[in-house]
Amino acid sequence: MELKTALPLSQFILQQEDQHPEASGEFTDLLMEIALAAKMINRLVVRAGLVDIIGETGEENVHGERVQRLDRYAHETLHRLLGSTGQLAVLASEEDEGIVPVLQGRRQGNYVVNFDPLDGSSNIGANVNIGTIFSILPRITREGNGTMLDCLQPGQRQVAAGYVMYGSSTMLVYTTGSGVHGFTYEPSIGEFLLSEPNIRTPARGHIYSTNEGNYTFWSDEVRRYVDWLKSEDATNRHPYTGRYVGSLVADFHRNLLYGGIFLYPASRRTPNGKLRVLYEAAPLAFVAEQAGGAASDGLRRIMDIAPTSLHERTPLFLGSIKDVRECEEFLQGRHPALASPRSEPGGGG
Ligand code: AHM
Ligand code: MG
Repeated sequence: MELKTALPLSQFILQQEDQHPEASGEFTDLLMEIALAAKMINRLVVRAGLVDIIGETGEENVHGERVQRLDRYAHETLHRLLGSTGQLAVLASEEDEGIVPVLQGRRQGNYVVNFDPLDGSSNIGANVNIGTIFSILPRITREGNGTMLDCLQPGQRQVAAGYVMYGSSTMLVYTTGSGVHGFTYEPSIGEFLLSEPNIRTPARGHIYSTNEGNYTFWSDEVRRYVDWLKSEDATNRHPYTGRYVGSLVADFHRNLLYGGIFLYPASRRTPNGKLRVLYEAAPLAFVAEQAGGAASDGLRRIMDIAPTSLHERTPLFLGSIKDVRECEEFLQGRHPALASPRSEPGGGG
């Protein structure tokens, strides 16, 4: 089969810089290092059944240490590659409780990266999609080592964000605020090639993605919304289709292309939701908005949340704009359907 001739990531980034000279090209290095880290992580992910990546990989890193788990490997790879660009003041990762300083002896830069090195890692053992999520911010502090303050910024301050999805093909999707672009990894030449330029997400979808096993712990408002999606109603093309991988990146990516809503609400068990603001919700919110979608915690735009701690969690409603707005109306008790008797799933609306 003939492969499409597509632009490599490095050339695309240079073209973007020419088209948007006002945008700083400084974080180009960061994007290229993220792409390199993605290739290294991908190399192990595709061997999941052959090497013991859930425990020790049996490999040694450049310091001669035995690599432990894939998520630790992903963390260390990103830290090492990004930390050596000279563009970063500090990092924060799902894998480390505190901020992650850049490598000792390296130049301090003007940017900050918050990242989830391996999202959905409980799916590794079953050969299901997993991902890496990243968020790039300008530093706030002026000099010296970056601090917690640099990491704790609202999503609206992001200059770039995106994710890598390791799957049937591996993709890198990112935005710098001028649309969303998707690249597919071509292993034979070791390059990410532009396969989905300028992704736009449908204004409405017909997919809902959530861990419905938590139904009993949800608020009545969330239950009513999901019941409504599942009820029969030809006007709104209900019932919606349920799709849930359990890897945020995979659920988000599918809905970005096909349309729909991803929900991880607060519940009695997780009063603040499960997903983290800085390296899960905010970067995907930036991508969603740039593709014409929306992201909300039910009351506020995710991009407006100013977190006060690194691993702060948030309820998350993410996807097609009409779906997210409708969901907010349910959560805020102002959707017209709330005035009519409760519709039962499959009960004819
Ligand atoms: P992780 O960062 O520990 O992998 O947790 C985040 C993951 C997301 O990928 C996914 O959306 C969610 O947790 C799934 O949670 P659950 O198993 O409760 O449905
Ligand atoms: Mg995660």
